[in-house]
Amino acid sequence: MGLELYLDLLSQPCRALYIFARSNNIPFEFKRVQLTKGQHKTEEFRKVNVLMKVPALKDGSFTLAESIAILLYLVQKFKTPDHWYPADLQKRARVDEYLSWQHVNIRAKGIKLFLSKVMLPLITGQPLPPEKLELATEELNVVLKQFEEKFLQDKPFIAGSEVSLADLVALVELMQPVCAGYALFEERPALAAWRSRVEEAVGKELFLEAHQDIMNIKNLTADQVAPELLESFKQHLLKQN
Ligand SMILES: N[C@@H](CCC(=O)N[C@@H](CS)C(=O)NCC(=O)O)C(=O)O
Repeated sequence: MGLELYLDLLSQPCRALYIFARSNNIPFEFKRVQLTKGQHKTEEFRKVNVLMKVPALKDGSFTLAESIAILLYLVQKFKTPDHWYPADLQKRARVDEYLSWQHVNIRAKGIKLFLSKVMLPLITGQPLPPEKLELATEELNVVLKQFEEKFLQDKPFIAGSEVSLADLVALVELMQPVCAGYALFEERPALAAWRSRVEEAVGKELFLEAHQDIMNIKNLTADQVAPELLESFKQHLLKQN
């Protein structure tokens, strides 16, 4: 049995994996798990990932959760070009540094703004109060500034002159609030130029293809979303606001 990736391209870590695997010609079977239909809550999927989250990998009888662990598994199994996860000690450390930092920073704040702008109005039927939206935007702005000053600086990419896993993971995360309507690249020319370089490095067409679903997210209506998923978003948002 070949490699299977369980993905929903609405999810940013899934897009990172999809783009990485496709741009490196890694052979895999795309197993679509539609979150909005609650397909991650089935017993069948539970056998692949007991955490019931996407992405997940199955390679023969071996299963793996967590996008970063899966990316690193693919890097090693398929011996992808060095620049993705450089062998050079300090360049690799730069990639690790970003991958460690991002979970509770870019990822957490980006998803908060996305849920606030897209999911909360879907649940309540009303837009989020402006002050809450402003707070979520400000929190994201703080980590964007840190990203620019600490991680990107004036380099073409996070690890230096070549694209790495860190850039791909960062960009797919930033596309989540962008697709929710926050044009964060508009007033950030350095980030916008980096975005172009990353898209170019992975292939602009592939990047666009992977983002088709999320770019249409604004058309999603509550009746298209499984009630238990709406409920889980609601709990998540209540905790955060
Ligand atoms: N830390 C995990 C996060 C996985 C995750 O939160 N996946 C979300 C989609 S982005 C999910 O499956 N959510 C469904 C749920 O929580 O019920 C990773 O990077 O893979």
